[in-house]
Amino acid sequence: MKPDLFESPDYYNIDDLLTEEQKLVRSAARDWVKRDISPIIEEAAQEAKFPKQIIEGLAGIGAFGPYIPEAYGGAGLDQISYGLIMQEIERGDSGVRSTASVQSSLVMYPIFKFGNEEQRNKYLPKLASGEFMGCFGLTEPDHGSNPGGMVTHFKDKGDHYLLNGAKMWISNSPFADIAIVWAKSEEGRIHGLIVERGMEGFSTPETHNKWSLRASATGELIFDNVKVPKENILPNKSGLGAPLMCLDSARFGIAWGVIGAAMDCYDTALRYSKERHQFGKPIGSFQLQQKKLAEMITEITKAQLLAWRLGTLRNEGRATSAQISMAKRNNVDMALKIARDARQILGGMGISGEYSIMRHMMNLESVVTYEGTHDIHLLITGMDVTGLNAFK
Ligand code: TGC
Ligand code: FAD
Repeated sequence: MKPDLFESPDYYNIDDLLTEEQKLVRSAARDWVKRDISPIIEEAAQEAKFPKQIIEGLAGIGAFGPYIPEAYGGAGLDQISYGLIMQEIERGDSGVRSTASVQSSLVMYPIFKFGNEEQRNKYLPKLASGEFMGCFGLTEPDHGSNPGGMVTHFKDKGDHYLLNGAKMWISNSPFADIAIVWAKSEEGRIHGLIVERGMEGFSTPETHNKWSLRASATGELIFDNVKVPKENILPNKSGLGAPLMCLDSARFGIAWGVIGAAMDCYDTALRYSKERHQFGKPIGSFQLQQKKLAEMITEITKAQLLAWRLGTLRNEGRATSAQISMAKRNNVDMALKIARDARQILGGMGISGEYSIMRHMMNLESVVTYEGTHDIHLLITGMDVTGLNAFK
């Protein structure tokens, strides 16, 4: 792979909107990605292997629980800092950002928010340091966009719960030490359970043959009469709203993260357009290529402003779920279109692993689907503005 020459675009001086702390956090993440991700990520993706050696570095830049209080091992940062960390990591690879999103927003967040003090103290510091890795089981083979229909369930057996069912498409499942599993009680109410690797009847087979997020491990969660200790239920919230609150946090991180992938594609295509000559001129001098580049930087700038404003609303506790849906949908779509256009600017070289663009493009095909598909987020916006529910 070519050396990492990335220069971050900032067309509207958005840096002026950031605090010194936010810029420092971003700079640490950016340096780490250049040093520890860029040199190894292409090979990891080609070999479809999650590079486990990066876990320590992710913890080091505060990517595990950026906004979880320091008392529990988190970094105690604000939401914009969290977003900037996701942006820098996804500039390297969406699969690496997935690992950080799941650990922070889908594992640490529910334990922090819905767990008791004992659960917080037992799990959060180890998750923050990367000693424990977690995964989040909501999607099932027959229930993806409609998680409320889930069939995974547990029965109260007096001194423990008996868990049965299956989850699929679960990021980090093949190596996770714990899983936050969403399952229905005998009354049909959804609860979160902490399931630990090693519990009898619990297995996590890996999903192979992915053309996307190849540097991230994806798998199933299978529960065959798993005895879950009663102290492993998250006591402070039940109902579908609980996992959806976790998704709000992760979708917010994605809205920022994909800006990084888009920036990397734009930066690569811009540099290439000035270096590559055809018909005796740099290809960047042709109007058709300039149109692509001009539209890319326009869309990146709009996405940055959307993410920054959403971050300020999150910091003030005012962001709605529908606002988060809009940003996730818009920014992922923006990044995917930029990746496709950037790939064309590189011509044949665009399909080569010498450059990051095709990897970003394939990764973004998962990002546009997970955490709520492009169409589901449109329907959430539609419901918000009309007051009419298209799902029911
Ligand atoms: P609905 O009846 O609308 O809502 C059920 C209850 O939940 C409340 N609620 C929310 N609460 C918090 N945050 C939100 N975003 C919420 N949205 C809804 C709602 O008020 C209600 O509460 P209550 O008290 O009245 O019961 O639910 P529905 O069954 O009609 O479904 C709505 C829908 C379709 C929007 C939702 O289910 C949805 O978002 N579907 C998409 C599924 C999804 O995003 N799955 C993601 C799986 S995890 C993943 O992909 C991880 S990828 C990780 C990585 O690698 O980065
Ligand atoms: P479906 O729900 O079957 O949707 C298929 C198509 O139908 C989509 O285009 C959808 O938009 C459309 N559709 C569905 N309902 C409607 C409707 N009402 N109106 C109009 N169109 C509709 N899940 C987890 O729980 N944890 C994870 O860690 C996780 N990681 C993932 C990692 C990867 C790499 C991938 C690919 C997925 C992951 N997922 C995870 C699952 C992901 O969240 C689901 O794939 C996603 O929610 C969509 O569900 P589905 O694949 O079952 O598609």
